[in-house]
Amino acid sequence: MSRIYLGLGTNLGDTESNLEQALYCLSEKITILKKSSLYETEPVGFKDQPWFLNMVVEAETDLSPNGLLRFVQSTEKRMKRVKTIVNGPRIIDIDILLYDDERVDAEGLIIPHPRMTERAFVMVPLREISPGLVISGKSISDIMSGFSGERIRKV
Ligand code: PH2
Ligand code: MG
Ligand code: MG
Repeated sequence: MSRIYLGLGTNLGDTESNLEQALYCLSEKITILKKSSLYETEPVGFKDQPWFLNMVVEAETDLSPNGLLRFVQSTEKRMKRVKTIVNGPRIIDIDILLYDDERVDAEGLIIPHPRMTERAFVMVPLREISPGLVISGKSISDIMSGFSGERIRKV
């Protein structure tokens, strides 16, 4: 069994129910151990879109990193995610953040997620469920000490 962290985000339709549905679909192949609170977060990157609802989960799975990627992508498809603009609005986005202490650098899959440590909408919920985590040799508080002003509030 491998220990994984996933980041979920949504800013279209009934966002709370989108997260619920995603967790329900995911639980078919992964065992969810911890769920963060839900956070309303200011859009990062492309600004002209609704705020997101974000959360992070800790889970266990027998899937390989690639198997997990395929499963996560099929879950996004099942929820009728349509790709429009990069960083644009979406019904659901499920990102693999961490997979044990593995480092993966392949076409289409980089673990740890390359932008996770820059994003309050990932790091704040991650700190809530796993404050002692070390990512690429750095503690969460070290990583977050450089953060400024991305607006985020717990629901
Ligand atoms: N996801 C993005 C880009 N920007 N902003 C917020 N607040 N939350 C997200 O989940 C998000 C984002 C690309 O995946
Ligand atoms: Mg994403
Ligand atoms: Mg994604």
